[in-house]
Amino acid sequence: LGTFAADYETFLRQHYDNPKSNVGNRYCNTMMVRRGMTRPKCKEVNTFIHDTKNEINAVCGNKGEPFGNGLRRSLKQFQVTTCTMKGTSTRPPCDYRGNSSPRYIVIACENGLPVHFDEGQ
Ligand code: T3P
Repeated sequence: LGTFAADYETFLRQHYDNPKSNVGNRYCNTMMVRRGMTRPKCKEVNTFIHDTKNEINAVCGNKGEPFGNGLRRSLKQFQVTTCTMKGTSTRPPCDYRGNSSPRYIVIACENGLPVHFDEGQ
């Protein structure tokens, strides 16, 4: 795997969940474990995007616009769930609250593929 492809795979693991997984009322706690973001320490904030890879990838192209320092902002709002640690300790077990809403997404792209999630707005 080239480095861009590896970064894209990591982006998908961390930020792509479509359709939104049916894991009951503990979506964030379950998904953060399942996607490998709770070890060795709890990732503090992480956003899952509930849309197709095509729609997300297109933000790197004609469905996004330049934003800030080399980033891309989506032209449409995406349905996302942002998981935020409830406390301040990053020591597992990790406990999250989830916030689901439509947001513009801001990402970094390499070779036309998303490699980093910056923020939702
Ligand atoms: P990554 O670079 O692995 O995509 O900003 C630091 C990390 O926090 C970065 O991880 C993105 C993630 N993050 C979200 O996923 N959603 C958010 O709303 C914010 C602010 C950060």
